[in-house]
Amino acid sequence: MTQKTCILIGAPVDSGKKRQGCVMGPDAYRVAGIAEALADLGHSVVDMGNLSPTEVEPPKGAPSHLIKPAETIGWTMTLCDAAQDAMKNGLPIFLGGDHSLSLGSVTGVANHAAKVGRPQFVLWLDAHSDYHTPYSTASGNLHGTPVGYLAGLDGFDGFPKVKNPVPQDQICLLGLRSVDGPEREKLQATNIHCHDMRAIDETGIARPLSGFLDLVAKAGGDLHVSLDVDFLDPSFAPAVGTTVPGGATMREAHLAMEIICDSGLMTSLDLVELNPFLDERGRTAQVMVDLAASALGRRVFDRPTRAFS
Ligand code: 6HN
Ligand code: MN
Ligand code: MN
Ligand code: MN
Repeated sequence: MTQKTCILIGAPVDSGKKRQGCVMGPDAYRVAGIAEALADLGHSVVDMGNLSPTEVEPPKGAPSHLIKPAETIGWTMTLCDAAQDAMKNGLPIFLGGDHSLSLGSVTGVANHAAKVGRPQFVLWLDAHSDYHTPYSTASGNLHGTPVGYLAGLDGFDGFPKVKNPVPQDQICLLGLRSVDGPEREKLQATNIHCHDMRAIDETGIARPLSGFLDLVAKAGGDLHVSLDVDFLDPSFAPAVGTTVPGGATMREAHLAMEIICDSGLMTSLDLVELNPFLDERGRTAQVMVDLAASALGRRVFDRPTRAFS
């Protein structure tokens, strides 16, 4: 693949849910060798270090059951700016941090896409749809809301206004197996592409993924990929607070990354929800680094294996 400038942005966001530990995520990726893995593939790598949230007052009138809304709003501001800036210089990789970091990363890359006149597409690899609003979430955990926010749903009082919401048919949720009632009701009334694990079981992961990538290519769009650890089955990736059995296998996840790489379309990436406190000797951090490497060109062979004739 063509060489890129990979910009590592440490986003130790831990405000998006009650259970703590994602704060250690960026350093776990560094210890697992993310910079070296990408450099070995011929990319140049810039590590921006870890960012901190903008300090803001608690929002007035927000639902009272929300966990740490001010901190998540502060992170959204910081990361939206950082994403928009980084897009001018290379391919940002957001080292999370929980999934609430995507309120900032995705709105930031979408602002950049709007500026340069390209449509923004989002591929969400996750067991969950993350399509809540601060009003519909029962848990109060804002890591369950980023798709709702980036798609422009109402109810995010006190959050930065989303300047460039991502249109529904430019969003694809892949790997679904845990969708709450209110999310399901809203999603069913949208054009968001939703592919659950049953679809992957029936057709393989290549079919729904390639269908979406074709749309991105035809539109000449930018593609943001948001990879939640719980997209994977917990038997391969235990270090996440919201495990759901029946997830993607190691090969399904790598194949998805290899297909994304071959498309040449990915312009930004989130690695989210890693909780190193729940890991087993760093294996989940390593899996996520290996998946990022697959998305950026790691292969057994440089050319397709030839069939015998
Ligand atoms: N994630 N739907 C559940 C909730 O609390 O709203 C789980 C959210 C999981 C969040 O996948 O990043
Ligand atoms: Mn998620
Ligand atoms: Mn999830
Ligand atoms: Mn589809």
